[in-house]
Amino acid sequence: MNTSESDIIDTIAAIATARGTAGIAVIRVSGDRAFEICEKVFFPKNNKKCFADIRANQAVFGEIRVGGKTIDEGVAVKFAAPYSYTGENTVELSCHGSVYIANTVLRAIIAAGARLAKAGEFTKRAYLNGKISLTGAEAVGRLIEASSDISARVALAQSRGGLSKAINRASEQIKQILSEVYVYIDYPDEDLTDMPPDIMLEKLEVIKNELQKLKNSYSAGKIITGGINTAIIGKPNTGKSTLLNMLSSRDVAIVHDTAGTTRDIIESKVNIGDFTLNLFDTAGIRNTSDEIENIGINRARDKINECSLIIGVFDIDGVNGDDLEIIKIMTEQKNMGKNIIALINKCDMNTQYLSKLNDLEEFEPILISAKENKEFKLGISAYEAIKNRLDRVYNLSDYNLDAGEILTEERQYFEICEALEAVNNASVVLKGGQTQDIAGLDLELAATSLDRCDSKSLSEDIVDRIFRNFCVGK
Ligand SMILES: Nc1nc2c(ncn2[C@@H]2O[C@H](COP(=O)(O)OP(=O)(O)OP(=O)(O)O)[C@@H](O)[C@H]2O)c(=O)[nH]1
Ligand SMILES: [Mg+2]
Repeated sequence: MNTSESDIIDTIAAIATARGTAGIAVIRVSGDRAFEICEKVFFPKNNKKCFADIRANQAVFGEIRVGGKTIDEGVAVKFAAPYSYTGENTVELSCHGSVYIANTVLRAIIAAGARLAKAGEFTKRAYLNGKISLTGAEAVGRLIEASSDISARVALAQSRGGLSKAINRASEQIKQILSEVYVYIDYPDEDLTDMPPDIMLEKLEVIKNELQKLKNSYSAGKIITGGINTAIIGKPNTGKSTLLNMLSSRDVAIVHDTAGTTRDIIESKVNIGDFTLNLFDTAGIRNTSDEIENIGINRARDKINECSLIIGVFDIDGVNGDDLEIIKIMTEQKNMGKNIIALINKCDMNTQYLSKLNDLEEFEPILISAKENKEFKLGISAYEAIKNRLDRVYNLSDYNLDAGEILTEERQYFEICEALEAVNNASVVLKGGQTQDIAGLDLELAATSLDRCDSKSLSEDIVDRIFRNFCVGK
């Protein structure tokens, strides 16, 4: 990490609440000089004489003065190092949420000796001061961005060290093996016995399983944090835009019984149960000589390639020529490993034509009316039916989400893949009859990747462990 010393020595300040008019604004000040700086701006009322008299972790009402003039009244809370979010002396100053007042208070704090904090700098300090792990710090960013129940739950669990715990568990196991391998090599005269290869292989198998589970979790992690890019496709007039509007609970797209209504891609982000879908309504795909419609159809085809979930919408009237092209696209996309959901729409009109829909059987289509938000097999809402299908397709119950044991960043995924590959290599080396110290080289690499994943130093750690676990100096 590239952090100059002055970066950490400075006392930093920023408005911690959103920009704009609100009930209150909170200005956060962190660093060695936080208290003496705030003393020049905040003057406690009641029996307190001055800012220095305020006890830590106590909210105190007072006046905020700039240049000797009272500009607002507010509340200050002092947090004394190391018992604060950043691990440093910190003050959180609440004032009325006028943009003018908050900016004036911030300017006064800067004039008193603080510097404006950079993006994410409070959390960076929390990490540098050992208050939070690296993956925990990453999760704080996710928590702030969370737009659904599940993304908030996962980020909270990670910010509390959930992912760190899983990474540490694997890392500890690897270092334990390494310490046993090294003690044998370093002290050959100590009458220590070598770990039998099959025992070591068994231990590696356990670690491999844990890492594989973490690696697999990344696909769910991406879905939870970034949502699922979803293309709604079908021939014209099947009700794609009606579906988009129903799922969005608002009139996003124009709905009309003229075939070829939608031309541009229309985007809407919706939460369906545990999932956030980035929905793209597309132009109905058909053979047409209309130049503008064809531009829309080409855009639809491009969008399909960018999406990981395809929702194909069909009319209960039955599958005809243009539908066959949609089925072909769905099959191709499925073969590329994408998820497909088929919907047979307008079932409020008729359910007699089902026999004409055999071509869709392999996609287990859901019978719905997008217009009436109904499903026609279980009698639930179409929304509920789609939610249930998403649950089945993505099966998040496979993952330990509430423990935060899930990868959400590409960086984490990369390190876990490296670690897994290295542990795999160690197994191969052992199975090939090579000695444990050779396998140990791969385990070193695995441990380094895991340490990088939660960013701690490695070698000292291993050395410490050797002497902690074995009383070789007896
Ligand atoms: N009865 C009934 N009519 C529906 C349903 N869904 C859509 N419609 C009607 O079908 C017509 C076409 O709906 P759209 O949502 O515009 O269809 P689309 O697939 O977006 O059409 P294009 O944009 O032209 O490709 C409209 O008149 C809708 O009111 C449904 O579930 N039941
Ligand atoms: Mg449309």
